[in-house]
Amino acid sequence: MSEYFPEVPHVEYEGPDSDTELAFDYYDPDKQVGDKTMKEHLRFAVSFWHAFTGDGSDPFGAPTMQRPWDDIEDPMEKAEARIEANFELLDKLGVDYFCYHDRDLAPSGDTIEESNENLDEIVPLIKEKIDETGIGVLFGSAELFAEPKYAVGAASSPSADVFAHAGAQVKKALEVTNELGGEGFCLWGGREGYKTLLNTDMGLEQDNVARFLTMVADHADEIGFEGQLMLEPKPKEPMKFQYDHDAATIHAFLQKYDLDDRFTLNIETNHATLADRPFAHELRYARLNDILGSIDANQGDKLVGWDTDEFPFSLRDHTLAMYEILQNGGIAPGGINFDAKVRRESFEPVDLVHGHITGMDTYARALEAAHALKESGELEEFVDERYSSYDEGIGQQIVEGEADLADLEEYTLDNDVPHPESGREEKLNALLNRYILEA
Ligand code: XLS
Ligand code: NI
Ligand code: NI
Repeated sequence: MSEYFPEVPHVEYEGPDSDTELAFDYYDPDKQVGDKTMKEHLRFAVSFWHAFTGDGSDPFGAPTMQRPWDDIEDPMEKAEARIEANFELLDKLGVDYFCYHDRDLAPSGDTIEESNENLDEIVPLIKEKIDETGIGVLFGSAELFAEPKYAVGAASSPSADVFAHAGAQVKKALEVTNELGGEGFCLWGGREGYKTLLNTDMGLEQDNVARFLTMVADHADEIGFEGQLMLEPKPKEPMKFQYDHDAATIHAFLQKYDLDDRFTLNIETNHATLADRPFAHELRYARLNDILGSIDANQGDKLVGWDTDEFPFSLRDHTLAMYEILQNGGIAPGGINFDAKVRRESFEPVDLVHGHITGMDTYARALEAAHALKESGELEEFVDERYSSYDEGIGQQIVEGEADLADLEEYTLDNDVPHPESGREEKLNALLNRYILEA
């Protein structure tokens, strides 16, 4: 078997003082942080679509990536090479999971039968590799947005034929993911939304998306798929408005259609940015409502208006994110999937390795800072104190549902005008910095 990344060694933890170029500064898989090792906390995954099928093209430019499988002409042979390369890279990085779309694994055919045959041809190789390495599938997905037939949506398409085609495609993708022992299946509704309301029956489209998701959940039950089913919020791009706008919007949708017990969320950092919400906000909303499923880890750039999907490097944002994950009791059966790509200028295979090392080190450091912050109780104590007026007296009556407006009036007439207390935001920013720097 050929080696696809011969210049890449097994990447080991060597600490921040090491001179080794391809080594972890902070990610030490076996290091105990609280009750789990770093590896158990973080459950990293590589995104097949960015690492192996992405070619560096953008809306203005041609592909730039140099990849070891570039010269392979036959699409099925190329698909096999990418799969071999996936397992090699994950093994070298010490990553246990990968995520894919059906069309990343095997090329699309002219018909659904051909596409399914391509998948059937490649699945045994993937299974063999899974058995050999112990590397597994964090989640599978169906690509319901790239091909022209899905230009205006899949489950929300104005065409029933397109809806049906999407159903047939998801059926197979779910079955393949089940066969590969996937721990999840994610539906990112890439084009489920609209460009203009002038031509859109929004009520029917949303009802249809719910009908589609019900069919997916039913089929998952029928085939005995035990992984979690997830939706991935994203507010826009490529559509002007996407129905899966953000965590709270999806939550309302799931509740309306009685699907909230069946789906969790795969929260992506850059999608939170596009929705003008802090990443930690999306995580907190999801965890408070018991729908935090998994994470698509990356980072956006406010100065570039699209989903730039950079490898994460911001310690502040990720410490706040890890704080939410720790409060959630962890992220399993989800994980931290690097839905991230190297810049199109970083076209060498080794850049892929640098990208993942940077992301893994960022999350590892953020985990340690968040763990220390949580253990100290400093933030929690401050917040508890800030809301302590609800622990007794009229506050207690309010939270226990024992006060009505007349009680509030009576209380207010008997008491002085209330004085709010300082929120101490500046002091808390310094506190957070201290944990990031010293944890
Ligand atoms: C695109 C999405 C996509 C999903 C998987 O913006 O992030 O990559 O994660 O379909
Ligand atoms: Ni994503
Ligand atoms: Ni994205």
